[in-house]
Amino acid sequence: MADIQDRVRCKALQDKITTAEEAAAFFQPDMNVACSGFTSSGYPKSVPLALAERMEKEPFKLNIWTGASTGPEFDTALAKVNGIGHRMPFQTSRELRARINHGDVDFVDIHLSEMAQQVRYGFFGKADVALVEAAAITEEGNIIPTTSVGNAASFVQGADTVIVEINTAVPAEIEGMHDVYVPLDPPNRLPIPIIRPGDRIGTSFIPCTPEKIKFIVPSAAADTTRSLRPVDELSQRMSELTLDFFHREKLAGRLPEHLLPLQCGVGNVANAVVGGFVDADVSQLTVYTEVIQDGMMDLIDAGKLQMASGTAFSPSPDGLARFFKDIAKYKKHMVLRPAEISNAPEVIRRLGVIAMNSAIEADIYGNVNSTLIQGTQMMNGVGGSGDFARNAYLSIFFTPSVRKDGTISCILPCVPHTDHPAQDVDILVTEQGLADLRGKSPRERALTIIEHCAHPDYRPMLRDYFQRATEQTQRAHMPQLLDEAFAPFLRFQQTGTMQPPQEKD
Ligand code: 0RQ
Repeated sequence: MADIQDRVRCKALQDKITTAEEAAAFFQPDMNVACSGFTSSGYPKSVPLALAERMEKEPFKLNIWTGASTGPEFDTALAKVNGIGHRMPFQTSRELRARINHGDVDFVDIHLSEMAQQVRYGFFGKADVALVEAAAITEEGNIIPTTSVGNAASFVQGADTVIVEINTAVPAEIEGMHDVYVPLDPPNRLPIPIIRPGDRIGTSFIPCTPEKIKFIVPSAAADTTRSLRPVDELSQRMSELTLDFFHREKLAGRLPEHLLPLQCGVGNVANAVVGGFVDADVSQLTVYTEVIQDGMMDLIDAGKLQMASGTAFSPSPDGLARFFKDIAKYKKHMVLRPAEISNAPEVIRRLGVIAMNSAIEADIYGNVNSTLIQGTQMMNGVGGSGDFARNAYLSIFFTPSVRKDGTISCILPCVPHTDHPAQDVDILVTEQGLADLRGKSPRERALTIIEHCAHPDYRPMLRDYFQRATEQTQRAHMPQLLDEAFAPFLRFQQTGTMQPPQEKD
């Protein structure tokens, strides 16, 4: 208890310290609960676990808003007891995914840079409670975040009631790593004055008045982050292709000596690409991304990374321990901002970010599906991929050429759902090769993608499709055989009614 009292530096708030159970008892069914948390980092843990316990005895649902995904103590625990009504804007929990795809949860999948503004405008109603994890509360009642900022600043700003979890597993020295800037809404918004990835433009805390804080709850468990898989052969190959491409771009004068600020998605390929930089002939790198991971610490240790800007620090469990042990060193090279700033289109375009994201699949024209398996089943959400892909100087997407032991081609004639249209995809990389799509028409793109990215087993089928589509559409701008690709949808249109066509026997 002494530790938490040290961290609640506003003495007037000391009597708000209570148990997770008492705080959980405050929640009413269908409340809108706006929470900290971004990719298993900086999310509340004690109160969600206490809520899940309460929901088990007394079923009810809450609408949960966050910055992005959270850890198992939150999304998974609440999904298991069917305790989530609406959920936005991103998730990665297997249990929650199942609830979403069975219709138990209404999931709203939006670009992460837009969430805070949509909340401020009231698209989802008013937040009844802001529930945020903190490393400390300052003398004035301001909140020092932990391993992420996400949308917590806007949530605290908009809520009348704030519940703070003080996580004593996070070293108090994390203070100073954050840069909190909440823009005004149009028509009063000013340019976001970030010229270089490390620029600081805000406060080191989330502004809050002590009167808003209703409960302060102790929490002593570190983020449950994901372990990294060892870099596999496919990811290694995609990393090599990408590094080689950067080298050629430098020689062609299209990339500067120290490259441009990098954005790297999460996961295996991202990890391999960042890992590849450690041994590559690069220096003075900068990162303007959403999530900072283990690889960035390797680059700092190698003296190759000047500054990484993100909204969450989300390493593996080993990486988190490594960071906590040497926080003073790493903190100098990292800044955590609200997601609306880490992912701000205005800044991404100005800095000329190189965006690297993973796809579920792509089609021969370069349209990318990142969210919906078979066009209907939600995987995680679009996350920040669209914020970066649309606005980057160079937008690169990765996917293996095949999945599920080669039974599924990730290069299709036509994606069943598009998150990133071909206009937002400059480079497509599979372990088979790299397709440079810049300056190419759709028919030129198709030939490039089939020959460079598709798996050899699927190339004959894709060539055949493209040839038939080109002939049958008399060389249309983007040849597609829609009756093959979307047959059920076309039948639905032909009925001329809102009734779906009768199923044929
Ligand atoms: O499912 O685990 O049940 O086997 O999708 O696939 O290979 O682990 O790939 O972790 O790189 O995720 C697009 C989902 C790729 C991710 C996506 C199944 C596959 C597996 C995951 P299983 P992998 P990754 C961050 C930017 C959107 C958000 C984003 C994502 C599971 O990258 O969520 O980009 N992107 N944020 O089996 C059937 C297919 C499939 C398939 C994959 N074609 N058919 N199943 N799967 N493709 C911005 C930052 O700055 C951080």
